[in-house]
Amino acid sequence: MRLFHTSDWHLGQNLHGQERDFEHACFLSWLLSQLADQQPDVLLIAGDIFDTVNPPVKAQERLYDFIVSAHEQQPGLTIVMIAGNHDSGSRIELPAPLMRRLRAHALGRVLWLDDGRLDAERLLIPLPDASGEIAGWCLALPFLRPAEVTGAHLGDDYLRGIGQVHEWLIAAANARRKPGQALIAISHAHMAGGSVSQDSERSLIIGNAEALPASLFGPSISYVALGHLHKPQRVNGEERIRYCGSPIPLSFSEIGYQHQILDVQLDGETLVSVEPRLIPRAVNLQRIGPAPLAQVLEQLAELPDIDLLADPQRQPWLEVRVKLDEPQPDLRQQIETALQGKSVRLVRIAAEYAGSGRRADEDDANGLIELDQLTPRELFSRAWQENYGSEADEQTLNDFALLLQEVQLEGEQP
Ligand SMILES: [Mn+2]
Repeated sequence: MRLFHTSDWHLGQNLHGQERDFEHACFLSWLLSQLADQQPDVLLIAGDIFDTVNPPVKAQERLYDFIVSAHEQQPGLTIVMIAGNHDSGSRIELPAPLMRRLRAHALGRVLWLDDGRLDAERLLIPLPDASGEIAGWCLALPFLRPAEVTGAHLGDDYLRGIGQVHEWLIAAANARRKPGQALIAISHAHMAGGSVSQDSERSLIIGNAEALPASLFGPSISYVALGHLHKPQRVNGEERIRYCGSPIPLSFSEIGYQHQILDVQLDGETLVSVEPRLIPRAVNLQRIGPAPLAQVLEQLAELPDIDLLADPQRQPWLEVRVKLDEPQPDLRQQIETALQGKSVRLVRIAAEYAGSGRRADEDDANGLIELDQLTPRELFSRAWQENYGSEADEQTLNDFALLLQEVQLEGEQP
């Protein structure tokens, strides 16, 4: 059996206000051609399919158009997708009855039976190979919110609740499988020891207590297809427990590595190989600086001029980082003037005050830190400090994180 492992598509994402639809369209057409060429049996999408719980219509069209096209060109392909922390679990499941006819399975929630046991059946998806025989089972573990795995019969420890769901599902899969059938887990989770990307992976829950141990996935699981971390990596050096990363760079901190999907081959239960397939980058993300303004302006002047014959959608996204000694009220104007006629699209200017002995919070008083440079948590900490003259304690920050999560989920309620 052969699988393609993908995750963190983040359809509908904005880069500081700029749409990424063109890049997503390029990725999906590349993926369709890879599927046509390589004919894997299964395509896995390990969560964060959409960037927000209420994705734009265009992003939803992209997904469903892709699923139909993939099915038309390869009717034997099985697609399994789970919700990530950016997705609405119920929205992902909404078209499930339609998609099942296309051999696409969408899992966004866990359900409980009347006697309080996990409804494991719906999370176990048979994976037929090219001959139509069941070659393996997919254990679908959508991202779970605290309310889904805590409560009367589960207790109030969130991580333990998640651990329980994993254990029950693995036990159910072991009972169900026949010898020679592989177990493939797909999960959207932060595993202990993973390396995170700055500013693009929204923290899963609260504080540091959110990482799951890799030991959850015992040796009966042939391969674990993970989503959430945007950089491709093995967990604890294990070949079979992997993040494939996002298909496009979702922030300027993600430009230093090759985005990829993973091509996974199994022989019965045995993992044979995991090979990256590199995704061509449709649009470059380019960073200039951090450097003093004069130097930055020189570098901007050296950028290539617009080629009127080239596709403007392929112009790089540009982030400019300027080191300043004092506020520069016409900073944006100077940079925009230098960029006239240049083949780049400016998305962000970051001002940094170096070596002046000034503290960062004085900068906001000058209005020079833009709101989107701060995480909600940082903004809250600063506001607290300003109002009360002391740092917010851990409990307050955790309460804030819970409130924030509620607000972020609000769009999900019918
Ligand atoms: Mn993500």
